[in-house]
Amino acid sequence: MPGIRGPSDYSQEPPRHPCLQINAKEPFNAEPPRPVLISSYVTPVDFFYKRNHGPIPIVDDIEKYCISITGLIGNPKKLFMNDILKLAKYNITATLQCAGNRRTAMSKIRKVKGVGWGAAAIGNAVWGGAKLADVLELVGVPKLTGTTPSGGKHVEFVSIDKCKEENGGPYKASIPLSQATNPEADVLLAYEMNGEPINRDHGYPLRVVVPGFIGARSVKWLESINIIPEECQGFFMQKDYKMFPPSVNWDNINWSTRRPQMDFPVQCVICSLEDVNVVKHGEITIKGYAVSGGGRGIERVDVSIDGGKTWMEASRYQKTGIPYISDDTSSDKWAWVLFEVTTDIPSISEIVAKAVDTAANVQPENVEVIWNLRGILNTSWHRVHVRVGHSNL
Ligand SMILES: Nc1nc2c(c(=O)[nH]1)N[C@H]1C(S)=C(S)[C@@H](COP(=O)(O)O)O[C@H]1N2
Ligand SMILES: [Mo]
Repeated sequence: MPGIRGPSDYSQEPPRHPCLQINAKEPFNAEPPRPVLISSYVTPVDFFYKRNHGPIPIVDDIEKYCISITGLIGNPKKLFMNDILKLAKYNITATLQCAGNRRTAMSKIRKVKGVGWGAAAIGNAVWGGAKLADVLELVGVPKLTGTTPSGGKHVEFVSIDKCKEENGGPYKASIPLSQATNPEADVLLAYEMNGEPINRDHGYPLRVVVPGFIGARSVKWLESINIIPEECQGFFMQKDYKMFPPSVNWDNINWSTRRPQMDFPVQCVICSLEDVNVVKHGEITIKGYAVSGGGRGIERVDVSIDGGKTWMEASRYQKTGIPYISDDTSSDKWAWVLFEVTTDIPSISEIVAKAVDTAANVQPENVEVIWNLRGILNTSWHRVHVRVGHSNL
């Protein structure tokens, strides 16, 4: 492909921060230590989780790099970086969460398939780029289009990386055309992350960012966009990232019975404490993140120090100096909130955190009821065990 290529081995991977916990080396999958996530509202790029399915693509010549837009449209086109840069630039603060976040905890109930992740396969970034709705206008698809005259209903994003799940083909995914052409859905073709050009791990030179959806739909290293009648038939849409009930196992699974997971449910994680923690004295500060999909804000975060018998409400915040009000225009609707509560704790306690979103959606109390064979969307109440004592004993 012009200007960009997907290598077939791992000899030219980019440098990465040594503090990352590596869950798989090749392809490279890593997350930061949990406490890093609450040290700032916007996650520094070095500490942002990295989720890959193949070797990281290489740009040989950015002048030659272009994306082709084809399919059921009147006016197929190739767009160069300069064409994208000429469009209005938007900075959207959005949290990206892998559907496999907290998978390791789910696998403790019963074995699941997939890379093991702790609770930090998530990050919040300021994505800079053009709106997909503006890009599609360049190929003759107007804003707020559900179906093109020739029957296009979905927008497929195709990458250039070589994934073994696709038998060496590229990663791909799609979203509905109605969302892609809705400027308020804030779907971006992003070339910046936190004010810098997106680095190789996160999709240089251009990636899709679909706010409010599981990370799997935000295709990195974009190579082409196709307007198609049905959703993308790729592995990661049809044979992965689907939510099954606990009764489905590898013997009775029928992938076609479920739709690809798109929007994600309400999630909440304590980041200031390890899963088993010894603290020095009786007062602790409990901090973490809470987020919901679909642009739903966080209405409440409840924290318990007695395993869920009694609850107190945590304070929520995004940007310093601006009080967080869910659903208010002053808040970043696609972004997480951080929460905090300071309390005295008994000598031994089980600390629990759970969030409620603006649609009053709540989290399941136990992981058992949402166990699924692919280990996706573990949004059960997050629990940590704390004992007061001396950590050096
Ligand atoms: N081309 C490509 N895009 C991709 C992936 C991939 O492997 N290849 N992984 C997806 C998944 S599952 C997630 S969670 C996010 C991770 O993005 P990040 O590595 O920038 O955090 O990218 C998505 N986009
Ligand atoms: Mo993911």
